[in-house]
Amino acid sequence: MSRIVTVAAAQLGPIQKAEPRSIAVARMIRLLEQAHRRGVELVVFPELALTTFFPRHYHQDIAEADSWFEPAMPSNETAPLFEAARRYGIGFHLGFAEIAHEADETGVVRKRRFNTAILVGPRGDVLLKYRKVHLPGHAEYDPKRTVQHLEKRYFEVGNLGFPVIRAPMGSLDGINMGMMICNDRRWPEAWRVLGLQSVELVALGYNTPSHNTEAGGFEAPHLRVFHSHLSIQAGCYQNACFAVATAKAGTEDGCELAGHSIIVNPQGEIIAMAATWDDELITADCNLDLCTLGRTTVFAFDRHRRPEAYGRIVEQVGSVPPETWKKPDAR
Ligand code: ING
Repeated sequence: MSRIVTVAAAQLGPIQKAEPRSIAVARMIRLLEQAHRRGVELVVFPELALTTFFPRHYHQDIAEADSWFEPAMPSNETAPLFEAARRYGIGFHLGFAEIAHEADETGVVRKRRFNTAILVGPRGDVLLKYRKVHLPGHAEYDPKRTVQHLEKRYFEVGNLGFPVIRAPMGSLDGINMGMMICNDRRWPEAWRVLGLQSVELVALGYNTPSHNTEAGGFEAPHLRVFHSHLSIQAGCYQNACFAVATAKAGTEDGCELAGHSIIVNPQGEIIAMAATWDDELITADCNLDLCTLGRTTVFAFDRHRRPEAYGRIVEQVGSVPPETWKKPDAR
């Protein structure tokens, strides 16, 4: 009997800076209702799905940015979303800005801020939490940029690794599910850590500016969607897993985010894609048995990987200059 789960990417259009969370939650509940009508069992919402992409706004006092964060999950504003999902028996992924009061690596308990995502089961249990590891952008105001991207200012690097959990979803007793957030998808290491835990389905949300806001040089705008799809398709193929990748898209206070959310299979094929850059639900039936072929042949990690040759991947952070070739001495 094939192990099939019906999933959806619930893409969100823009959320303006002035829009309250209640509007975003109402829009997400409308997408959940659509998902219920289509027999969807797992819905993936975007990164930072409750507010505008606030890291584009500079706050000199970081505490001023706390209004963009969730001190509790669920909270009064998000409880209706949890209730609707439980009513429909639908699991969901939600990205949000998390405030936590917990010990850091020195043992000091303090207020900590993360770019976080949770996986919630069909009965409302939080099955898994992930905190974004790869934070793009910068920590201080950058006058050269056309738009700021201050994730390194507002968030700490995630401290939960890249976990995978096997949990019931839809009609299945267990699916191996993992998460990553936005920029993480560009780093093969993130995919491989999930792959080494036998992940079958990766849920990821993203907020990706539709054009390059760094003053680093020309990047053709069409490459934003191309690079997003390339990263996700490669990650799925090379780790024999499905991914549901959901954008927050459209123009927020004059700044455009790219859409084109996708669902990808373990062959790296796009099996569903959004056509708008607004609220849009795309769905697919994922036959998890399709993970087996890659995992037992081309990417049978136990047979083919050679960790003894990969030392640089964990020993180095940046790249180093190579050795320069010298003509061998004439004998
Ligand atoms: N956004 C972007 C992303 O990784 C980015 C930032 C875009 C980095 C393009 C590099 C190139 O999709 C977030 N939120 O990570």
